[in-house]
Amino acid sequence: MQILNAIWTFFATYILQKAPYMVGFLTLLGYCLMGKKWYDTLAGTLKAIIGMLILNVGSGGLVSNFRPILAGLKERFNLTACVIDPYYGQNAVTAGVEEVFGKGFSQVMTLLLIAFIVNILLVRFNKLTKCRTLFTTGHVQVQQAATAYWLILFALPALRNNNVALMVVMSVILGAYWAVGSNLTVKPMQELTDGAGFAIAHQQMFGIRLAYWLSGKLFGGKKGKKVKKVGELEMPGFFSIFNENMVCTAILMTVFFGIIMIVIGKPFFVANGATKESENFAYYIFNTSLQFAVYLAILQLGVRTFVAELTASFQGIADKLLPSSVPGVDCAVCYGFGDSNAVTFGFLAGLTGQILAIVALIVLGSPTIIICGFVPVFFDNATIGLVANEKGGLKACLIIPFFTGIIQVVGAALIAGWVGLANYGGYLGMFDWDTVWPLFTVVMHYLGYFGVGIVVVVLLAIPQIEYRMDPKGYFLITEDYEKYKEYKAGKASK
Ligand code: ASC
Repeated sequence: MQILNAIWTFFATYILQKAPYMVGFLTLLGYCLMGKKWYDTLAGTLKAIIGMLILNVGSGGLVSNFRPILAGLKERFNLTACVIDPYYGQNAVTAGVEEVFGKGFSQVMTLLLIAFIVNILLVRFNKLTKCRTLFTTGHVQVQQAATAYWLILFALPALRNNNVALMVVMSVILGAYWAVGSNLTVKPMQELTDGAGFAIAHQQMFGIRLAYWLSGKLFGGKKGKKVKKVGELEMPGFFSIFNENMVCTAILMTVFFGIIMIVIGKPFFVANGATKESENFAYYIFNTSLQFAVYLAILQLGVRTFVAELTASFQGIADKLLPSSVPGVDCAVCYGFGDSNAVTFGFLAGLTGQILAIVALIVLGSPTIIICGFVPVFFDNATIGLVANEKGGLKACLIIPFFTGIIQVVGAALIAGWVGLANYGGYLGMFDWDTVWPLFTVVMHYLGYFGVGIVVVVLLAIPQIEYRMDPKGYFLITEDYEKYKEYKAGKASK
């Protein structure tokens, strides 16, 4: 028993919660199930792990470079405010959950494990449930489990003294959210990547589907006319250099972050050890802004290294264990596809929306002031922009993330203020957690167990509805994308 426990703890700590090793584990398992030669299996597994580690260098570099700058706005303007950022959000839960609810944080890990099993079961029985995606991004699961723990304890006080009921309610809702949310991204991702065979398992899955739908509805080409995507813009003379992703990112970031850094002022960066008094500030701004292009390039290299291995090996898992399924991965994975400039445009449009919304909160005297964190403003809006551009072109890529930026700030201010997380300085703040989860919380708070029932039924109904809209194509899109395209083309010509 003790040995089993030790193995389980090791698995939970070093594989389940560590995305690169989770992806490596799935690749290993997939290739083994396919009966691949041992050396191909070894090579594929290593490439999957290393690719994810490279991707982490890219996304970690972006976060560590740019997060302090946005947080600097808070100090510069002396605001007591809630930072929207998954790591701040997790810290806020850890800091407050004992004090507010008399509960320890350790239950969060148990919750995560049971919710993951719920996700697996929903996919295993997907002929019935229609769920096709397995959530593999462990660090995100920890952050979400922590925030869901707080929201549900807040919404349902009766659960605070009933551990079994608490675990059941939470793991069913969270596991269903993971399965259903990532399942919603299957179609947008297969179309964006031309059938690369993955879905997104992150924090803006409903946002991705919403952007996909809205960009098609509002900005999609009318009757045969194609929309102009970011990558197809033909710009005259000087502007044509913006077609080059690295150049475009470097110039835009220098302008935007240059302004923000000048507003914050050099003393802040000196005090934080980011630069020295003797170092030229203009050089510091320029060099920091260029890092953005550097880390984006690293991130895309990571994606190229591991995606092919993971999706090829996942075929083994799909054939033998989880039929018709695809892996759900980090949102940064899709940045290796589509128009890479759409990532930068989406991000900057979202940042503009967030900053306007924050100014509005301050001017209107909102009791909760939000500070933008880098992770939501970049990873949410870049992803949403990329998806929007694919269907709706440049206009969609700018307008939709602008509004999602506003929604992130307003949604976070309302929910973090209401449930009390703002008092502990942080909230998860990613798109789904500013929209769908606050809605769940309201429903459960006012309707109790009946509300829990409604949330679960609504979640589980979503894949059923999508299935009924296209019963023939629904599983074909994950099983054989080429055949799916033929089927779609045949349908369109009829
Ligand atoms: C998150 C989070 C991160 C980033 C990363 C993006 O939500 O916690 O570290 O987004 O996953 O690649």
